[in-house]
Amino acid sequence: MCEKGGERVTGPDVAELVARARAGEPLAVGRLLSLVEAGGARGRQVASALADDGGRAHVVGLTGPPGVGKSTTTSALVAALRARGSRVGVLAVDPSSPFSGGALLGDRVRMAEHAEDPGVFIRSMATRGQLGGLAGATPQALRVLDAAGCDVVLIETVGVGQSEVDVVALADTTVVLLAPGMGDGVQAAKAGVLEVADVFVVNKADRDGATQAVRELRHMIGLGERGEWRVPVLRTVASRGEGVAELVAALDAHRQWSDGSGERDRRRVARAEAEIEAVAVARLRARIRDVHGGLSDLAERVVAGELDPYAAADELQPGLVEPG
Ligand SMILES: Nc1nc2c(ncn2[C@@H]2O[C@H](COP(=O)(O)OP(=O)(O)O)[C@@H](O)[C@H]2O)c(=O)[nH]1
Ligand SMILES: [Mg+2]
Repeated sequence: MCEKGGERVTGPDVAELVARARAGEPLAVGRLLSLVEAGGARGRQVASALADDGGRAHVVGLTGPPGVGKSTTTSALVAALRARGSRVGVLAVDPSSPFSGGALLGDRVRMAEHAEDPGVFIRSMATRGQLGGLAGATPQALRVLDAAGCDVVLIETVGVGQSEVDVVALADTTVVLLAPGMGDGVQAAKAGVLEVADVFVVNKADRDGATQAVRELRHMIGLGERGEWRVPVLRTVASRGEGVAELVAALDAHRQWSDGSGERDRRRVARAEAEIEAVAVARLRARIRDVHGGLSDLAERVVAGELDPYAAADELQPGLVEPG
């Protein structure tokens, strides 16, 4: 149990856990990940202890529609990266719902081959309802994995929708996966992933329509306004490991480019901004709940015509007015 404010906490000492995690001890890494996931006073202690960790590991986000092959690709990437001696972290992030088992069970089976490997840290994170949500917890988990000496951290999103874009914001390199007949380029453009992709992968290239999908994507990339990084469109058959070496090479190339161009630093600052904002907003939410006991009293006064909603918000945040 931990007390609010962090005076009295029991369980293993955070500093000791951090030291053990830095030595690569999987149990300590797991404990620290649990602490940052739970947040609260001890999560904060972990954050403080790891403040100067982060930024070493190459953070790779994998996103795309369900069933496209993200988990299969992640697992194949782990194998390829382990083969060259890299330490690898894997975060499976479900921004939308607490894990019910289904999809993740399949992922666990796929990841089972890496489960005994001391050079691989695998973690599922459900982030709904916790302090700062996805943006608040995932960067801390990244710092834990960085402290544990991971060279590469793969973040796979399990959910769909806007939250995937948030995951993208966490990554140094974003891989967008598509598959023939699963929506292809047009869907990609609709979902806004064209702008966020650093690398496109057309997986399930063993299926009809892969060539068409690649061509369409290349065309669309050509139409868009691109920076100096040329977004590659790769074909993979992740279930057979085909094209995975090329994907690893593309990830390396993007990392090298973003290091040299300053893009990586720029993204890290953006990431920290999102993190600070998430914590601040979460505090405000907690304040509304804890200090004001929720909004129902104010809401009743608004309904009764005693207050307008702006004046009600003033009571929550004295001195804070909307910009403009
Ligand atoms: N035919 C084919 N099937 C694949 C390929 N990659 C993955 N799959 C299969 O597609 C299904 C969904 O893959 P999964 O990795 O769970 O997708 P996710 O939901 O994006 O994580 C599984 O049955 C995989 O075995 C591929 O390259 N070709
Ligand atoms: Mg998956």
